[in-house]
Amino acid sequence: MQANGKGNGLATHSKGAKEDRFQGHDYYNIDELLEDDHLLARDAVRTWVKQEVSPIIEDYANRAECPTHLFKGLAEIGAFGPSLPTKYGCGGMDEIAYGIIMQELERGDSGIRSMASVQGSLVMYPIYRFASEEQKMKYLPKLASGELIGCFGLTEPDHGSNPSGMVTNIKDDGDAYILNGAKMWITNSPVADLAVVWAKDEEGVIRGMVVETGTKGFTTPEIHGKWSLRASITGELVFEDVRVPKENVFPEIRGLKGPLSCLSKARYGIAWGAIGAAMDCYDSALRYSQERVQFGKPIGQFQLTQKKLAEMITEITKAQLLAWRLGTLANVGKATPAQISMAKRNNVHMALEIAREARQIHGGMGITNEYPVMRHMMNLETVLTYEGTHDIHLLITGMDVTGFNAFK
Ligand code: TGC
Ligand code: FAD
Repeated sequence: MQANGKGNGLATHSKGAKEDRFQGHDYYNIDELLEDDHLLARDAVRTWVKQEVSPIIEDYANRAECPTHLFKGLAEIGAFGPSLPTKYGCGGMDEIAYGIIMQELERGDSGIRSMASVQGSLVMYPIYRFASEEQKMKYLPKLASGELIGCFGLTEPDHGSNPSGMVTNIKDDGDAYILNGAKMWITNSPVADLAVVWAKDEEGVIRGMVVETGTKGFTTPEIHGKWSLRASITGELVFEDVRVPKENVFPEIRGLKGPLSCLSKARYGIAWGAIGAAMDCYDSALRYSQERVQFGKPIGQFQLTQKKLAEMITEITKAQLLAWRLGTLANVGKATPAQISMAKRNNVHMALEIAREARQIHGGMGITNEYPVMRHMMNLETVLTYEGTHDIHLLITGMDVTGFNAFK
């Protein structure tokens, strides 16, 4: 495909998939900091994304449809719970391997990374951390293999940034709890087999539980009309007198630190994932700048284009180093929630800014689905908001450095 802006690319796209010419960018030789396992995982997922995601993603995003057939492939490449133990059918790898897998998936599309983040970090991780051994053996191997799909219900219509205000609740009823309430903006809910749900008990204490979607009184209506994360399916969770067996309620964990510790795991993955989206935008813009000719020379020869590209690779390199260092801390259990917030906030914002600059470099072609940049840009608006908004993460950093809590 020529970057000539004559519109022939759009026609070609409608006839079939176009070639994915992405190549990774490693300006500071960060690969030398990685182990062989990390590089193997990175290359395997990159190849899978080129084969399975790139040829179809523009079409699915265009139609606002989730490529649910990819759940099986994601399981096969080990994207579900890569750093959870092999005993439960998971990858048994370290946190850097987990991060790099998220980077490569989000290079394809943030929605594909979301499919894996939710399953691995927000469904399997809480079951691994908080459920009984019997429940772990019941659910984790089937979630790892993609036989079961899960979702995570924390956000409510009236409680997004402030989940401690949640009103979804459980009441004791002998051998079960009766669950009532509603959750909003739940990734994967309309296609899920089970949900990890957070609700208040009769003392007002937040508890976590697994609720199977076939249960009477439990519905998962889809949310339509998203201009962002269009290849990801999002819905509600509605509970009307749903009986949840007591063995499905996590026995020990109490309070908001339960769901927030799952968010730490997922936010860490997003800090890596956003680098993938940024690299894809940079890669596309760099190539376009070398091929697109205006005023008799490639636009990459103009200083203003070089400024954009030089700043992009600088920001990507800084984000890579931040993620790598965070990964080494996470590997020894020393990554704090505030450090994770800083990396999620910085790297997602960096990716969104790069997507916007890359869109400009592509000129008019940048708004089409001939190039991935506008899709990444629209996706990143969601990534900036979910898992804690950009401003909430700033306030977490502010609280950490000043000691003053701006939320109370
Ligand atoms: P606060 O009093 O600060 O904390 C309550 C307890 O939790 C502990 N804690 C954490 N623990 C682990 N990891 C973290 N990140 C933690 N942050 C706090 C804290 O130490 C305390 O423990 P304890 O023992 O004293 O009880 O709670 P707060 O009510 O003041 O809230 C603070 C705030 C605003 C930072 C928090 O509510 C927050 O992070 N809000 C943002 C909500 C959010 O991120 N929602 C995400 C929903 S899930 C989602 O978006 C999935 S997208 C899926 C996809 O990828 O597709
Ligand atoms: P609000 O909390 O209403 O915030 C609105 C604005 O007010 C934001 O700019 C925010 O930063 C600002 N604000 C709020 N409080 C403060 C404050 N104290 N100081 C300064 N500014 C403040 N949730 C789940 O539980 N599970 C999921 O799987 C999931 N998937 C999602 C998928 C998508 C596509 C989207 C869009 C969201 C998803 N979410 C999910 C929900 C997501 O986590 C919330 O949207 C997010 O936490 C923000 O909540 P809110 O949308 O209610 O915004």
